Amino acid sequence: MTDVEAALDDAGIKNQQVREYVAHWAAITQPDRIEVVSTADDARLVQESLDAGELLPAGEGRYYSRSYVKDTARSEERTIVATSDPNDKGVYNNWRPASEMKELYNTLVAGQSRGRTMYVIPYLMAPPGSPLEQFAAGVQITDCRPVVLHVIRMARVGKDHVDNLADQNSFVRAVHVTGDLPNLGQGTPDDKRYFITVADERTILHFGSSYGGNALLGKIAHGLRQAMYDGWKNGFLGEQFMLLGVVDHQTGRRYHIAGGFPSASGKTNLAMTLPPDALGDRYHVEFYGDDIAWLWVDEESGRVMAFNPENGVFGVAKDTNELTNPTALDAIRPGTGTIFTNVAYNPTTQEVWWEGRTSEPPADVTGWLDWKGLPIADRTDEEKDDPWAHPNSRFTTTLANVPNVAVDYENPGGVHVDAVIFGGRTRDREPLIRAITDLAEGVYDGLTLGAEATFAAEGVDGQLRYDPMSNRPFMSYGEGDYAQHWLDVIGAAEHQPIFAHVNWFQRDPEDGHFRWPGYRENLRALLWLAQLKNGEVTGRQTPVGIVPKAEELNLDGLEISEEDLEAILTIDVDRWRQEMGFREKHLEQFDRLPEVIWDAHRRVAKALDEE
Ligand code: OXD
Ligand code: MN
Repeated sequence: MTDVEAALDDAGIKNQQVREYVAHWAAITQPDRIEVVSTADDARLVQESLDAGELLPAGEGRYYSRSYVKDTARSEERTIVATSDPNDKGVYNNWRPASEMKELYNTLVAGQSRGRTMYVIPYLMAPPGSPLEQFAAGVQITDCRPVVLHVIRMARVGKDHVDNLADQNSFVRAVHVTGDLPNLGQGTPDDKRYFITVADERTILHFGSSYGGNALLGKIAHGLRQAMYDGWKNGFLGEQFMLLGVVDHQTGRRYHIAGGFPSASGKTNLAMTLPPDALGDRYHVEFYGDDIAWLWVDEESGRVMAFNPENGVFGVAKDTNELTNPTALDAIRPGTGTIFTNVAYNPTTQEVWWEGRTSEPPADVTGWLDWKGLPIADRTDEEKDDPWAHPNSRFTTTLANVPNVAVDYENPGGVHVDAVIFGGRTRDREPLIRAITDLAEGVYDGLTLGAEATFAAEGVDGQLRYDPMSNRPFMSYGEGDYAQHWLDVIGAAEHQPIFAHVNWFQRDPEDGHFRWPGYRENLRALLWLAQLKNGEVTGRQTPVGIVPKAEELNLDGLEISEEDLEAILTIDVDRWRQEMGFREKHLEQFDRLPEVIWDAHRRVAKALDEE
């Protein structure tokens, strides 16, 4: 057993509460060594991980890691929000009593860090000096070195974040214990993994994974689940939103747009977008964040403000290429310290590859290993079409590496939010963009956000898998209360953002082609939204919001057929009426759903009926 006090003294940790927290968990998990980490330790820890074979070199200043084969994604069914108040139970949060979960966790992790080092990582999920700083500090303890390297890229790390706290106890206790990965029964009835957020105690207890989605506690559990709960109690919002800025060089105006998209709906690509070539002289797009935004109302200006609490991007590699996301490719260039996880890897050339990186995999398969580490050259006929990379393979890089990161991305005061957008992947029904100017209808739209079910598995044609505000996996309290909280927070702003729903994925039912080219062209819809907010265009009112008139969209340099354009600016009333029935059933599940949300639902339904 290690000397906890000596390790904390060596690191100069003065915060007594932090010291007690670390000592408490060291006594339970029993690591051999304790080490307090800061960003300055990165190069040394990278070298130690390379020496230990946990990381492999992927060209100059880039690294490759593989996670255990059954540990490659977030596990929603093993994720639990625990509190002491049964009223916190919602439809999606898997609520359990805190006392029960804490006891269970203690038995799971007792002695599990024996033989390992416990790394103590003080971090901050906010730009330093922000008005939400008191909710942003945390200390993750972990017994996995590659996890430390990921946290250093994804959060601001250093002891000052906890030593200088006004209230020395206002940090999140984030405990991560890896466990014996080959013996945890992943996906079986005897699954031993637990990913628990004890939200009313600001304590995160994760066991049984070293994959980022379960092990980056600042991001997944603190930045989202905990922030959502803290925000509910303290008047702000923690959302799984991207955040981008648009600068109009001609007018000098700057817009900021925050938005939620269910997974696989292009959120990271949108966050990192560049303007279409033809509009590049006039507009500049700035990147703030691809996954999380905290929003609040600045009382002085009456505006909704937001920042990205993260310090990096944990992006899905699949389909990232020069067309879909050139910015991301630049952000993971040699020398950036990027860590790739579960992509295909060639140890001889130190190259990496994933599906969609190029249209065909490397022609010469010599030396290439798939994400499990198996040689591609040895594949049998049956295996030859298996993906080389895991579909959820990732790259991890810091915000500062993103070429168009906004100049003010670290501004502690955040940026004002002009628009909140929601967008799913819908092959019909949803137009390119529909704007919503009423707050309750905007919140209603967020609550009914979804992505198309995969038909093979989930049945009803055209039915969405609802994902309210894209927070289904992160919801930490009841959905009805959450809706009310949105109404309260945004309703208090004198200058409210405009809402909009976007869809880049409409297809022609005849031949299946995408009716809108997507990617960089998507900015055109957002520019229209800004113009609508400014009163420069009027659009056309429909039962489900305001859609652009064709002539209002700036289509310079874009080729799109009249038929496609008309289709994506038209409301399919019959399909919408069908959708309203699904929505009603979806909303009926939620306790205490505010009456104004039901009013919004009935208004939209009535307008559709009258159409
Ligand atoms: C997620 C992520 O799982 O951002 O949502 O990684
Ligand atoms: Mn996410």
